[in-house]
Amino acid sequence: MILPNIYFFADGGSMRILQSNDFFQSEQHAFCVFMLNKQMMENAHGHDFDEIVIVRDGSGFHIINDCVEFIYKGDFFFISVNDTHSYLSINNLSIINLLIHKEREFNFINNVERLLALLREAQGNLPLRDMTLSCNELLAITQQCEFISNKNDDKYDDIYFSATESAVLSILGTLCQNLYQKCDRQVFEHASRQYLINFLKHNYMHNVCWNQLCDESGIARRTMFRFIKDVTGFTPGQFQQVFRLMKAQELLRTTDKSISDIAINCGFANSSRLTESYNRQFRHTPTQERRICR
Ligand code: RM4
Ligand code: NI
Repeated sequence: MILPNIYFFADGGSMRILQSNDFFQSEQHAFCVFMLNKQMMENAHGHDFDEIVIVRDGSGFHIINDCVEFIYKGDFFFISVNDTHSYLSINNLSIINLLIHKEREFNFINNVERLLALLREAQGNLPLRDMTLSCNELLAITQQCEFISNKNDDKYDDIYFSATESAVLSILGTLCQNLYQKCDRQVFEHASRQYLINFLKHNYMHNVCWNQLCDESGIARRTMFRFIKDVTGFTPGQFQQVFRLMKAQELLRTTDKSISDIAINCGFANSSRLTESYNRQFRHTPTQERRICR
């Protein structure tokens, strides 16, 4: 089973803090849209600004404050100044970043902080629900971000800021509506795909009966396997194995659990099976991982 060379920067290197001055286009900008078509592996970093991330396409792992999440097209999340995060793309991960300056006021919109607080609050309840946009919501936000990015006027006057800041407000409004206005956003086939994605996110540690999952999600086995391959770049079994290893690394770095407890928690039969897979994947053992990160 060929897994990607998961380069995990266990080098304990110093943490980079990205600076507003390197991203915001002028002193008057309270926002910045930063769109990357290929969010490759990004080392752990922090920022002196807040950051709203929208997964534009593809999938990968997002590691925030050492906690690993599987992220997929349409997911969105909030990174505050106190967070450190990094990415590991497993399938052409493409990200949109909406950066919000901590000190500067917007020229034409007030109370942006209230909308940001709604996003932060919803994220705090994340285990209850995943923050995922419908296709239409993602399309609308992507168009707004492209509009802002393409408006590179030579002078940042009232016309420029009224147009771009209303686009920012529209983006924040769409995200908040997604979170606080429950509606049947997904037509059936998307709902069953979303069901599968959520299942993958929350059941990495279980031995899955794929046939039963097909029945529950109303998708034929062949269709499901093809869908999971399209989404993650792996077969279901491979994906589970990668996710289990990422989660094992998280627990090694963030808890004092024993290696055998971590093995069981992450779906490995025992600690030697974990150690064998871990060593093959990360080129060091779980015990060495503990030593590296501490
Ligand atoms: C990088 C990466 C980081 C983000 C910066 C602005 O490509 O996505 O997470 O903070 O952009
Ligand atoms: Ni970042």
